[in-house]
Amino acid sequence: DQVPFRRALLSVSDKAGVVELGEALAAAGVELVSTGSTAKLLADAGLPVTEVARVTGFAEALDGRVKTLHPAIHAGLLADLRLEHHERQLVELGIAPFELVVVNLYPFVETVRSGAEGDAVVEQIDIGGPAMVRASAKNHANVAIVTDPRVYPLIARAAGTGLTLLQRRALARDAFAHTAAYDGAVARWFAGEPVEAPAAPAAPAPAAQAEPPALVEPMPGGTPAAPPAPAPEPAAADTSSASGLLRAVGAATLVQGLRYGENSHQHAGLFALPGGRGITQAELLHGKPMSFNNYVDADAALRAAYDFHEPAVAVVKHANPCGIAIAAPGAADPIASAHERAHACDPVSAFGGVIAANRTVTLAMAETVAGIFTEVVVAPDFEPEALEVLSRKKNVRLLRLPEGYAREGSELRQVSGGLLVQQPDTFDAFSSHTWRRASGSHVSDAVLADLEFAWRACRSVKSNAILLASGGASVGVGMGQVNRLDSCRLAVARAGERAAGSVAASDAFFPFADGLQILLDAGISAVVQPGGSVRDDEVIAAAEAAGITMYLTGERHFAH
Ligand code: 93A
Repeated sequence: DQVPFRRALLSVSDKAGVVELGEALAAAGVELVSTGSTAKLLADAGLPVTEVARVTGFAEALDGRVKTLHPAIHAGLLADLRLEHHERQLVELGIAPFELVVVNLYPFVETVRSGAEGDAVVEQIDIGGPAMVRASAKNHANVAIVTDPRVYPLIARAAGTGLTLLQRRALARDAFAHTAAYDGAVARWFAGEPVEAPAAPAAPAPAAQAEPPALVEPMPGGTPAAPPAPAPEPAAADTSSASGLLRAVGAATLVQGLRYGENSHQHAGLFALPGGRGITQAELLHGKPMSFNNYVDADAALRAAYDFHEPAVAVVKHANPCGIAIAAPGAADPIASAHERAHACDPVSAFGGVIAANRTVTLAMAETVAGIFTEVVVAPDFEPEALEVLSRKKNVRLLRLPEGYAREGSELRQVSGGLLVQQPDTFDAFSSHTWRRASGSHVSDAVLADLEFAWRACRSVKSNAILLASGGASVGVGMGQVNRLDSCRLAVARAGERAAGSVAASDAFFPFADGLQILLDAGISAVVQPGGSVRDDEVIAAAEAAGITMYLTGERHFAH
């Protein structure tokens, strides 16, 4: 069901990466058709490109408002070539079909954010772009539609072959989600609302006046400050952009002083962003106050557990997962099952760990946890019996998440002299059907499901993540190393006998075949990794020689 690319339509507002993509397509003999400034860029790069105006026989009109809105383009996007009469009509009309369409839309949201108003904003409402995107997505049986530059590498690799139906379907889904979000922003602008999509929970009433940021004062005797008097809940800050996050940081308020920071000689405090709904807002149901390190670990555990839709548990030590699992299929008590399996991954490291669950903690889970020395359990809720059992343990802290728990739309890190801000790694558009099989044969659905689990789980593992998994549970995790080889050794050592037959995920490419060889020698049955190393050939050959299946995702998941 692969449709080879013969003719591609490229019309992009954000030009990043489009020349490289054009080069890969042209090298594979794909004909390039393109709009005004995209065509110029490609032509300037020495690529053969046909202007849309030549295809339509109609010069761009009305200041570019009418460029691609023409039957000579849209019939080429919408013809369903599985139907003989569509094919015949195209021939009669003298119109050639497109198999690939690459579009990104006028930067509407960015224009509003820049402070533009009135007609300047209206002019940035893309009409022709979404029409092409929607037409191509509807016709995904024949056309691959790309709206996200992060997909370019995948397309470049597939330039000579085209994509499968499953891949085209996944792209169509993303394309419709993209145009829907785009129109949502336009509608919000007309309504006089902020253009960014609102956070999932309904925004509470705005605060009277946000307090200025408080400084952390030394806390004599290390006593935590008294919790502030209940104030009206502040409006949720829009943190989807760097400026939004920085505004929220400016309005952050001190929640409590902490006994100390990472070490006992460091003063520290916890601050809340206005309207935050994360670990900072969690309610301490039992136990001593949370420490600085508890917060860091609990947040890392939440990130891992909440990356799954299925009931999932992550056990974290020193901000790294020592076990991640989803419930066993058909488990009577899914969250208890997920915990048991996450704990079993590395019971030695789990001692004194922090546990996050993405479902209510049940009595069965509580009974198991009560037998393990644990610093913190954080979850959306606890069954009353579970709370009773765990509250008998003096040293465990039990935290209930706020309703509508959500992470910020941007992430911040301090560096000397400034701040680093980035979008979180929530890239989630692709499951195994968009991966490329680089070696071996098709694997069973169960193995594929394990690979998907491992690939997802490894993104909350820090620094050279190698995660071995079996049956929806990690069985060996290598992390925190300055080379991938040691992470492979660590993952295999931790998995022990369980390495044989497990699947492996690597958060970034194998620079050499040596790391992979360690996994192969341990008997893994399949592996998923981004690919993209200059030595991919060697790495793939090693997998080939061992007779195992290797998938390349084209996207990495670093976390440091
Ligand atoms: O002005 S439009 O709404 N009318 C159109 O017919 C049209 N065709 C493509 N916007 C249109 N586009 C958009 O132009 C694309 O979505 C893309 O964002 C941009 C690319 O134009 P250029 O290649 O000239 O930069």
